[in-house]
Amino acid sequence: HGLHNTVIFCPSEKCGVLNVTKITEHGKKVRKNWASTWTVLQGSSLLFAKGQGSGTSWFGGNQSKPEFMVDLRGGSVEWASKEKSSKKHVIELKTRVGTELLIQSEIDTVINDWFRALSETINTHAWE
Ligand code: I3S
Repeated sequence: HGLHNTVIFCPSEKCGVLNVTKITEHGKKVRKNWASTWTVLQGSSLLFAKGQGSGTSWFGGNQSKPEFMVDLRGGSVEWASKEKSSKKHVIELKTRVGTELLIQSEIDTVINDWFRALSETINTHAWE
C-alpha cells in the first residue's frame, strides 16, 4: 500500500503529500488539526484534499474538486517560530483574507522546495 501511494498523478507544476493544519480562519484562531494532505500548487492557488493518503482518487480520477483552497495572491510565507509548532520544518502561510496555515514535512528537501515554490508564486503574483 506504500507503493500504491507513491504512484500519483500530478496535474500541475507542484504537488505532493504534506502535513497541514489551519490555525487561523478569517483572522480568528482555530484549533489545530494536523492532517496528511494531498497538496497541489496550481497557478496562484494552493489546493488541498484530505483523507485518502496520497489523494490519488481526487486528482487522478473523476473527482477533481479539492476540499479546500487558498489564494496565494497577497499572501506571505515564513518559517514558523517555535511558538507556532513544536514540529520541525514548518512553513507558516498567511493569506490576504486572514487564513493562516501551517505546512510541514519531515523531509527537509521537500519542505525547502515547497517554501521556494510558494515564495516564488507569491512574488510572481504580488501585483495582481
Ligand atoms: O499549538 P498547540 O496547541 O500546542 O498544538 C498542538 C495541539 O493541537 C495538539 O492537539 P490537541 O491539543 O488537540 O491534543 C496536537 O496533537 C499537536 O500536534 C499540536 O502541536 P504541534 O506542536 O505538533 O503543532
